[in-house]
Amino acid sequence: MQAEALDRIKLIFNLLDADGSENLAADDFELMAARVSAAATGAGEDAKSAALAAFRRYWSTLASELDADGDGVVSFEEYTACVLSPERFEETINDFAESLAALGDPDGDGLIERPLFVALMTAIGFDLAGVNALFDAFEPTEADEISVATWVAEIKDYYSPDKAGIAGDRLVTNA
Ligand SMILES: [Ca+2]
Ligand SMILES: [Ca+2]
Ligand SMILES: [Ca+2]
Repeated sequence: MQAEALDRIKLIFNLLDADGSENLAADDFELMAARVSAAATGAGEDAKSAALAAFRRYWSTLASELDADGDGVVSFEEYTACVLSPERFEETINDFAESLAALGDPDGDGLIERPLFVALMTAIGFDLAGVNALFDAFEPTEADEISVATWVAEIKDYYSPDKAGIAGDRLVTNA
């Protein structure tokens, strides 16, 4: 595994631990879904329910795949296994990436405007400077928009153990 991949996982673990209990549990994902939903200006109820379902699915996948000691919560040690065997999480992460990106594109034109991107990513807990640096790395259009497909691809890269020097590393350097 690349050192960058471990740094990315450390960061996302800390953010997903929305209640700061130092392990992941169902409540963290409810809390995170509520925060993200509140930031999703313009998103319809369908998109918000899909995102909530994706957060819950993310948790149930983690709970069933990674809770090695069976105590009902996922520790950081347990969580790191998700990058060691990414194929077990591919579908969950795809689903998560697509529903999150859909919240960023309420008008369905395939493009995400910066303010909404920033609102969603800071709702997850990423640092503002890192979020803007990431958006810039996506080479936005003149209207300051990026494509949904770009974001979805980047979310998948974020969890890839073999990737280093990706756009998403900016979230770590600016954390
Ligand atoms: Ca927690
Ligand atoms: Ca556990
Ligand atoms: Ca749009």
